[in-house]
Parts: sequence; structure tokens; C-alpha cells
Amino acid sequence: MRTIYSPRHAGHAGNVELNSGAIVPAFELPRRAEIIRDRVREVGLGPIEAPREFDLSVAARVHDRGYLDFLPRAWPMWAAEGRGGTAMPFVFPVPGLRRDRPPEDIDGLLGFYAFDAGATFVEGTWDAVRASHDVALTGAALLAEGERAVFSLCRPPGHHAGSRFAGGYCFVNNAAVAAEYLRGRGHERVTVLDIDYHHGNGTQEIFYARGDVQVVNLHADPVREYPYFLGHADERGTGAGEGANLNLPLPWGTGIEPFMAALATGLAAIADFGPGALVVSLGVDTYREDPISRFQLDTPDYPGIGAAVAALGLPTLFVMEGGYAVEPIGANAVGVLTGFEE
Ligand code: SP5
Ligand code: ZN
Repeated sequence: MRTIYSPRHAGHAGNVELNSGAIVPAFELPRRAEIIRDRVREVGLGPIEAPREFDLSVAARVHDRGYLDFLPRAWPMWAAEGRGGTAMPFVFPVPGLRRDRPPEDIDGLLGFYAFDAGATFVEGTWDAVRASHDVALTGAALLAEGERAVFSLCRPPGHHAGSRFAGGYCFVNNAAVAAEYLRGRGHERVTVLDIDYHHGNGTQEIFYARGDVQVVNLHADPVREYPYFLGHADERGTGAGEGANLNLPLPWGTGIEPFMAALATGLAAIADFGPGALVVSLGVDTYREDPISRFQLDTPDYPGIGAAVAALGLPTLFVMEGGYAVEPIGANAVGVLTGFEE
């Protein structure tokens, strides 16, 4: 399997985040992507290739134009106020206390285009986001050209990014952009299968009213876990998308057996939907020692997940999402891929 990787992710570094009432170094670190890349090499998964360059026309079909225009301007506007450090929002429009009118001030704009304070900007953020987008689209293009499976080693991740909201370390929804690209390249139906620990709220929102892109999500139950406000089992899609969204929430403490049972349910729903291609939002924050998560998957469990996905027999693009136990992240993520290939 070919891996698409860009070193430009590394400019998105030194960010901080709010955690349990304190400002701490962000869990989403450059080392994550480097360790995964090194593991790809170590196990000989296949060639590691640079992305091609894409314009934002496909991204503009899943994201709001004003949002996409804001992302590259966020850091320059912040810096123009004489600020350094990490740009993050502190005020958000909530139902009843908002109008649909973008402010002009950087602090207002950061909140207007975010659902939490977790997608923070430094000087190199936009370039990294742009490269991550290209990494995803290059994988999608290779799939459209006939590859059976490709690994888009995206960083920053994307599945929390909605049509006009950043959050949860995510800016552009790489998996959604890839799925949209595949839709435009001959596949009538495409599925996004999200196995990150957290609900892919952005991906769900983007495709919620669409019947051509199915979204299947396995995640920690939002009753207890971030991102809290979406991800329940009764969210099934709306309008033309009715029935094309499937949430499989799981309790804290979930280990591999219930996880595989939920995965089997998700895979059966995908087979019923009959997509021409599959995009997997691959998060490995389901790992037992993940510092911000509460599932119990272990390193030897990951190849079985890949093998189960492979049994669908679909052209498959893996798009990297979360996973914050940094040292084991390579073995866990690449374990899914080697399991897929066996
Ligand atoms: C892509 C992705 O996996 N994003 C995850 C973003 C999670 N951000 C908020 C996590 C809050 C976790 N708080 C747990 C406290 C443990 N010390
Ligand atoms: Zn996650």
C-alpha cells in the first residue's frame, strides 16, 4: 500500500490547549506523524510519496467559502495584533445568542468559525492544513486511478471540522474532502467509516442531508465523552440522507470484543449501502494507554480491524485522524494497515 506524507505538517507545532482547566502543550504533536511514517518504513508497507498539489475547489463543496477564506487569514490577523504564542478562540455563537453575521475582529472570527478552543493556530498552521488536504486528495486521486488501497498520513486531522467550524485539532475535513472527490470521480455512492475514539461530528454534519455519502461512526458515547453534542444512535440522517448516517456509540472501557461487534454492525450497513469506495477515518485513540481517551484496545488488536475492513472488498482510502499515545501510535496505526493487506 502506498503512503502519502508531507513534512509540511511539522510547521503546525508548539500549540497549547485547554485541558481540565489548565493550558497545557497540545496532545496533537508533530512527532505523531513522524512515528507513523517511520513505522510504515520499518514494516515495509510500501513506498512513501509526496502529495500532489490541489486547489480548494473540492474542499469548497464540503466547507463554507467564508470559512475557507478565514483559515489562511487567522494567524496573520492574530500576529497583526502583536500577538505570538497560540491563536485560539474564547467566545462562541450559541443558539439564541447569535446572528449569522461574521464579526471583523480576530477574536470574534476565531469563535465564529469554531465549536471549541481545540483547533489552534500558529504561524505554520495553514501551510500544514493545506498540505494535509493535499495528502488526502492525492490518496483519493490514486484510488480513482485504480489503486486498491492508499494510506493518507494526514496531519492535522480532520473529522471534527464541520462545514464552517474548526475544533478538536481539525481545520479542513480531510476525509470529507476525499469522499467528495471520489463522488465526483465516478462513484455514485461513497462511505466514510470513522473508527477514531471520538465521534466524527464534522463529517456527520457535512453529509447529514446527503444520500450519496454514507457516514458510519464508532466512538465513545457522547453522553460522557467529547464532543458531547452529537453522536447518538438515533441520529440517522435527514431528507435525502435519511438512513445514511449510522452512529455506534460505545461506553468508556470498551475493549476489542464489543468494538469488533460494533464494527461488524457498521460493516454490514456499509455492504447494504453498496458504495463504490470507502474512506476510513483512522484514529487509534481507542488504544488503552491513550492519554485523553478511555477505550481498552491493545496493539495486537489493530490488525484484526484492518482485516475486517478488507473483507468488504472495496477500494479503500485510510485517512489518519487521532491517537495521542505517541510512542505506540506507529504500531497501532500501521497495524490496521498490515491487517488490511494480509
Ligand atoms: C482528532 C481527535 O482525535 N481530536 C480529539 C480532540 C479532543 N479534544 C478534547 C479532549 C478532552 C479530553 N479531556 C480528557 C481529560 C484527560 N486528562
Ligand atoms: Zn479522536
